Amino acid sequence: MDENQKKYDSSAIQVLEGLEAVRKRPGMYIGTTDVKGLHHLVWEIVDNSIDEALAGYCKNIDIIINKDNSITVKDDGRGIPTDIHPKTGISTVETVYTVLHAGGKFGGGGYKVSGGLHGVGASVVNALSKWVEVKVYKNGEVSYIRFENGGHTVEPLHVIDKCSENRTGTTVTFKPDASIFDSEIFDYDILKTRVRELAFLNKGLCITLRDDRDYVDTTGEKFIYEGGISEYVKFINQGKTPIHNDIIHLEGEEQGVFFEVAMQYNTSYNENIYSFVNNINTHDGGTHEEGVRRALTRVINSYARKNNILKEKDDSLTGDDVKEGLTMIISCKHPNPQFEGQTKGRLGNSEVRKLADSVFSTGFERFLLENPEDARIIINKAILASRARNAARKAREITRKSDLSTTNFFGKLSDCKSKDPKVSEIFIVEGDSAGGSAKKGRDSMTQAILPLRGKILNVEKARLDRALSNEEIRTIITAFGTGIGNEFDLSKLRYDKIIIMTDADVDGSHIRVLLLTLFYRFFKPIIEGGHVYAAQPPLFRITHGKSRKYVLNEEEKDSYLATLPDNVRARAEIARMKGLGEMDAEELNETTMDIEKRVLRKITVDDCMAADQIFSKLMGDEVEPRRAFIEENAKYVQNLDI
Ligand code: 1YM
Repeated sequence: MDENQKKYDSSAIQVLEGLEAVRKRPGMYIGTTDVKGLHHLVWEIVDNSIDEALAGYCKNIDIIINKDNSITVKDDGRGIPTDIHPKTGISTVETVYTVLHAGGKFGGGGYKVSGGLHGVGASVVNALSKWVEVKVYKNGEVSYIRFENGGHTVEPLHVIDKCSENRTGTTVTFKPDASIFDSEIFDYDILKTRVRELAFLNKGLCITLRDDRDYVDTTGEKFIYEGGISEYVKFINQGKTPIHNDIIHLEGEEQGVFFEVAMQYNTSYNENIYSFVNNINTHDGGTHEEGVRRALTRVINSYARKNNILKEKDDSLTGDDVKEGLTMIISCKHPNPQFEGQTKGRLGNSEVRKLADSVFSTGFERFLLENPEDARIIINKAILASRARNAARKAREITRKSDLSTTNFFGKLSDCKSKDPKVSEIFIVEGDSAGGSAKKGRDSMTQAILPLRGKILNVEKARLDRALSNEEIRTIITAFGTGIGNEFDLSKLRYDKIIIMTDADVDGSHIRVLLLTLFYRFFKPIIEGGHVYAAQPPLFRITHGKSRKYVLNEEEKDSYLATLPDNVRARAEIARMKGLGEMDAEELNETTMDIEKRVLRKITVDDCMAADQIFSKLMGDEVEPRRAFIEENAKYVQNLDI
């Protein structure tokens, strides 16, 4: 046996042992054998085409799901070399498809990435397929090779046809081995999602996807994005409202490492930041993401301070503040990436942090300088985010501290003796004097009184933070005991009934609207739970002889008077009630507070929504609806002070 033959035989044995190892433990090489693993085979082949595109030789990739559930991937790159490989003594194409690269993707050791180690996954796909065919178009010839049953070469590489001299490329068709996978049916939508992503991540690359199976009715789709990751950002922001027009796109390269970012803020409060290295999603971030996040926070703070948007006394914005409503794609192409962490989802190369920081900060600083209006909008959004975050923190503190022991608090609330929420109720009363009468006239066992001194803050126009710095609102939160925001807990509500007791005049209804808006915005569950009521103080007192009757409105007055005998009616004294503050304790108790006699109106979410709408009209930013509303209602309203 000559030397070459020996070399060939021994490598053939190694090859088969290698591929057999893949078949025995497929999970080691493709992660799983479920749907995900099945589709992984497609990406292993497509990656080779993408590599060829990144190398600058391939512009078009076609992916077809064939009738028999096999997959064809076709590219117009240089074509896999067809010459004899010096180490194996067989064609390079056959080598690529049969020699397992040292260290599988999931097995530790060298990690395959696009752009670096060519063709590593091809042999894995071969090992896990029923059959594989490769056609190479190169040098005016079409060469063909076929493998069966886990990578056994059944037809070594040979020329089957001629083609035009300038036609080059590789076409691979494979059929996964059904005995290895849970399912062998490809899912068009899974392929489509990743194909679209690959097209976004590789600007100008044209990828088509077609499903030729009998039961589907599609003509195929073409994915090509000249704008690359900027178009990805636009795609993610579909259906959201951007707060500035242009998508910011920055890029740079250093020592073979290419780095780019695209970003746009929208009105939402969520972040959508995705990062990639060599087209692979780095879901745990890493140095490329860290560089950008650090630079983003620093640049925004320094611009905001220089331009006095952030004042000297203001705290600096945090990383959390500046990413609220941010959609961002970070993409890095690296010849030698180090993937770290349990799932290898984090980029470890430390030099990338500096590159990312410098590319991002230079470009973003420039954007802010050139677009001062956008800069202001972006920074104001971050400032609002910062306030909301502080508010949430304060809210948590209030919840924690709401043990009712603060002296300040006790000065205001006259709590009831009972600690049983089921029988307890709280009256929120307009003004100190009404509060005084209510305190005297109440049943102190079950009725608590909270007088409001000032006007309640308009929460329509204030975010949580300002609402929480308002004394009256703080007192209400503490009295309720439920906490607010994320930490709201209805089961901690200290009263079964929350009763708003305001005058039957414009000021009274104004305060009621303010309170309802507050509850609607911050304590919705207490309204939904039916805990909120409006007390209905009477408008008239009708006295005749020793009898006293209170009525809520004109109609009730008239119908009551109609029931009286003529002579009594003639002598009846009708007094218009001036307001809660002018009733004495006894009167207040009798008309408005006594459980047996009072009339309460349960407040529903609909009431609140109506209040909310009135409110937006009265208090919102738009002047026109406010003017219209005031004109419309001027005849009823003497001194609407808003
Ligand atoms: C549908 C799958 O595999 N395309 C492809 C693969 C290769 C090349 C071009 C290629 C690479 C190089 C030189 C190079 C591969 N070549 C190799 C290896 N499409 C598909 N297109 N010439 C052609 O990297 O130098 C492995 S993959 F190793 F032979 F060079």
